[in-house]
Amino acid sequence: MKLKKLLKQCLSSGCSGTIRFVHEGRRGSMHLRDGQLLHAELGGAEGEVALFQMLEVPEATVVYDTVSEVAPATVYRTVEELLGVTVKKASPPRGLFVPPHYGELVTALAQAESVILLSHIRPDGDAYGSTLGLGLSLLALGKRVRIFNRDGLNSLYRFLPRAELIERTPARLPEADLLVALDTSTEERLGLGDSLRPAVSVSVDWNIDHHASNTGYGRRQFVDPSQPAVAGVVTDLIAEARWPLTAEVATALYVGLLTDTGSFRYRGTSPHTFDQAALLVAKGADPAELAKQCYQNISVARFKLQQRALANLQFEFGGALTHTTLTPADFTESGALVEDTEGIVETGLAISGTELAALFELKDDGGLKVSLRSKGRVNVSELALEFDGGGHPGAAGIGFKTDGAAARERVLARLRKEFV
Ligand SMILES: [Mn+2]
Repeated sequence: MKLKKLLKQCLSSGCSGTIRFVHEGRRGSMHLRDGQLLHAELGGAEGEVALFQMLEVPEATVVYDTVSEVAPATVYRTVEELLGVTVKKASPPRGLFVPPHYGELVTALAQAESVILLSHIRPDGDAYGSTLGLGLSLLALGKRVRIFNRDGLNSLYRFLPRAELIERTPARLPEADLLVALDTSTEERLGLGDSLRPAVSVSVDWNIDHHASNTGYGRRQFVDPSQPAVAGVVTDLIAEARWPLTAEVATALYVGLLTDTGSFRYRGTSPHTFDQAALLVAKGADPAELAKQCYQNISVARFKLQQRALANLQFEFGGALTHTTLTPADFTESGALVEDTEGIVETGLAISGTELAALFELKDDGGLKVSLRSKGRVNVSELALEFDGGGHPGAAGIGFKTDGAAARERVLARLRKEFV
């Protein structure tokens, strides 16, 4: 099929993926997302020049690998003129640089003999699953791997294969060829304090993430907001590199995919997500067992904290806005830990007609943590940014170090504005 015809079809059907080909010894590729042309390159040329040349290329094969890159506006205009189709324009995510291929990341990891993997404070299934999945695959390749998290391993995820590999981050990181951060939108969320700073030479070499709010703090970034879990990015990376995908690797990655997509329910869950899940299940991840471990495995203390959160739940605007507040007393009296709030805010969206749910956690030290969830009408990422928070359009958070009670009122007043 002529590449020109293929591209026209892809744009009009709104598909995502990469058209990759070789023509007269020159490699070329076009990256598409949701019917948008994101990037075009041919034999070193990029953008408009490459596009003109490649539209005359006779043969092409399609490879789906969900890569995102924001192209210059000229490429859109040229596609519209040449093909006579309307092209939607993607707005560039904040602070992002997305490399067009997994190639450089694969090379960097392949060349390293020792690798440190880091993820965010208050880790979730994706933080653990992505670091453990990548770590186990790299270990199987014979590399020396350390997996650190500031909060170590929390009890909920003890069932993960080789979970003992997840260590509490030491005050000073050991030497390694490569320092890689996963699932962490800002350097601060790595929770390293000053341990990145003592030696100026120590910094994050690769920042692998899927949060559109990622600040691009690594020397190199691989940030793909089209992926609903960074475990999906790692799945594609391992598949592309043909690295070991053992049952243990598949299990860890499946847990990341399962939890970050809310059991394949959240926006961002795409056909490709199910391709990834199918691959991981084929390689040995057990969906029924892992669903049980992830969702029917909580402590009495956590359940009691959930009871309190539900008892405190407030309904406003006929239930369109729900919010609940937890105080330090709720934690001490239930015996729950800070990590036990996971999943509570989503409960506030369970009601028919609810658009926006908020969880306020007042801290011992006067601080406040806010978690926001939306069913889609309200972009909570934008709301959170107004208070220097961040996240995804459907799930975002804000942190305040002081004056928690007053900050709660300010955020609440802002949330109410969405409904008046
Ligand atoms: Mn994640």
